[in-house]
Amino acid sequence: MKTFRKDFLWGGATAANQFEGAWDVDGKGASVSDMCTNGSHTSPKRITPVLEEGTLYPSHEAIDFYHHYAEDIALFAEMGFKTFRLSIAWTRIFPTGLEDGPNEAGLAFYDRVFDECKKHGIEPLVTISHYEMPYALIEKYNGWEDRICIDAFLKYCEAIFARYKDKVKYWLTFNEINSGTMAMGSVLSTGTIKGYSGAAMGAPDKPQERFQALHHQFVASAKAVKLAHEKYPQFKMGNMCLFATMYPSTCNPDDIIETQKQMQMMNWFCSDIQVRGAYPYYADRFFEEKGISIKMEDGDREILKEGTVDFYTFSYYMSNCVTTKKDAAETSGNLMGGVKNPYLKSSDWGWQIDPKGLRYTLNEIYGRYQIPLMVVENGLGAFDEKKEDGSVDDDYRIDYLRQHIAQMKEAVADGVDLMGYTPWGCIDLVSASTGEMAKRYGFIYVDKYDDGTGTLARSRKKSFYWYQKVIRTNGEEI
Ligand code: BGP
Repeated sequence: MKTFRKDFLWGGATAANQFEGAWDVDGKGASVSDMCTNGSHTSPKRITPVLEEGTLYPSHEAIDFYHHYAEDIALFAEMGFKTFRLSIAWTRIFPTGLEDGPNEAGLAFYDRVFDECKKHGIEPLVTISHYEMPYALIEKYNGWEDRICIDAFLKYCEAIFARYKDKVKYWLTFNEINSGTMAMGSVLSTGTIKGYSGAAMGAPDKPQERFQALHHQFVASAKAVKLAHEKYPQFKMGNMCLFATMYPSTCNPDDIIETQKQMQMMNWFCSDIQVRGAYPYYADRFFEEKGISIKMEDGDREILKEGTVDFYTFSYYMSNCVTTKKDAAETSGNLMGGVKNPYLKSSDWGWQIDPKGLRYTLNEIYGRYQIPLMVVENGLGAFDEKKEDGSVDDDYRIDYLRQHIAQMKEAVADGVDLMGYTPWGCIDLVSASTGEMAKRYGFIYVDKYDDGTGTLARSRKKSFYWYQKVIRTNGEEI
């Protein structure tokens, strides 16, 4: 029976806006996430077009990886990381997205980070855009709705590809690109929120703008992949999809059809384009029914064909159910919820825990595309209690991860080609959906709290030592 590859990429995942801090240091500009206040599971974080005096913006300091990167990467190395997923903050390189040339101080920071990784034998896995669009592009152009963003993005890609060509091999174009298919994706993902102020996950739904914006992201992603393939053949280029696995609530054919429809537009639509290189057949009817018409330019369809990705990556936290019944009990999730599954338990934030769903999902994706896969986010956001000596007994986290790794093993035995696994928030960081610090994912505890206080001291949780063993035994001992 097949087991994890010898060169399996064990590691952890982060995003610049959620952990770097130093939001305006060394010439960095404001990204969309820098304009988001903190919130909680019950009170939503807000986006404010102008920074408010006396309001806390959690990305501004976050956990200050900017000044702690050497210490943090050493801790990752101590766990045995083979890879480290991080994003480059676009606004460190092009503060407004519109400058002619890159900001040298921003480029120099990631040189330091990648050199530190290399020192420890850790391969960086870089997300080019992880909910970090320059806010100036939103103010001026309504984000990705304007085609100008394609050029701005390409200029950014050219700069980072040229600079890091000998330091980075694995790249992902857009984090959770399919979040743009959901209304909640407009703030962080498509940026189609010009002038909007209010609950970050509650921006008005403008599907025409969102899907036009998505089209521009597809073209930008394909152009970046093509550029890499032509100029930097050593690069491996991936997509990144928020995989929200859905099951029909019942065997009522109405539920089955509804599930299939939602799976198509939420989970498959973007990756069908990024992996297969063309808009899928089922999109036409969806667009017609929603009154969406995508404006394309000559050459767009060709570029989508020419810029398909080498490997498929996704985040997986939970599964949801789908029904056509009106009064079904609801559940939460990252950017989207669904209907409760009576067979599953939920996290403190209401995300349904479904390890077997990961095996199912890996098989579904691999069956559709047959290219190497990587799980680049997975994990349990939980309240942790730190003891005097800095340690945390996070058996619940170990339990969650253990069960998911066991199911990845099953999928590999099923024949799925799995390249690696980077659990989310390998070090505690700011939550994307709520802006909280209290929702912790890490193997490493960071002394930082929701009111902005904390010493930023790092300490090892119980899961740190557990994950170290998992990596040392290449997943044999979980
Ligand atoms: C994904 C995002 C991440 C991350 C994760 C956990 O959707 O790509 O940025 O934050 O979800 O979500 P949260 O931080 O809201 O718990």
